[in-house]
Amino acid sequence: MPSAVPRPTPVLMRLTAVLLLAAGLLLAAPATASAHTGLRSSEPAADSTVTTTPQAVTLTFNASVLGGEVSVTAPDGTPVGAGPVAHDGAVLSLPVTLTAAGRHTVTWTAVADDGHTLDGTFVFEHAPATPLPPPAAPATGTPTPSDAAAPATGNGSGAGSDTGTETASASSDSGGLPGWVLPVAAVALLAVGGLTALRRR
Ligand SMILES: [Cu+2]
Repeated sequence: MPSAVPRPTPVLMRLTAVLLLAAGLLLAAPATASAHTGLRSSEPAADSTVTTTPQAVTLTFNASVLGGEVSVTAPDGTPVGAGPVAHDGAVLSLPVTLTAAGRHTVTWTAVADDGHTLDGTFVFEHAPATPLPPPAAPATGTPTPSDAAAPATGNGSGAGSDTGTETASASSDSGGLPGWVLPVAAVALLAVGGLTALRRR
């Protein structure tokens, strides 16, 4: 009687072990979730009022990020970014040229180390102590000094890994019908026509 040993017991034990493991993972999940990367602070801070005109908007996360995008807009919606986003570890920084007082909006995305995409938006109030000079030569759109002074690879560490959020803009342009549709339709029409003609005879 080689097969007299009851089989269900090891199977049940394995099943129980798997269920216990699954339960353990479920219990561990909240702790993992709370450890996700998030925005820790910013400069200017969210909902703050700054009287000195910032030269950059800097986001600091609670863990290093793979990369990200930051955009800042003036009260009238005009983007005020003045160069590429600099990325160094847990910090993303966008140089800005503020030419207006009032509420500025910061919109950002970042890719955490675990691949999750984070995003957020906040505002800060720009209230310069001294009136801002009128924007010089707005029509020509000449690059500001910070454009030349802030190349993309300015920060030495990990400059090559800044392309974490390259947007895959591969738009599949499939406007027309597939090539086989017209011949098949023509054959079908001929067949229907032939059958109709045969029936009328
Ligand atoms: Cu995550």
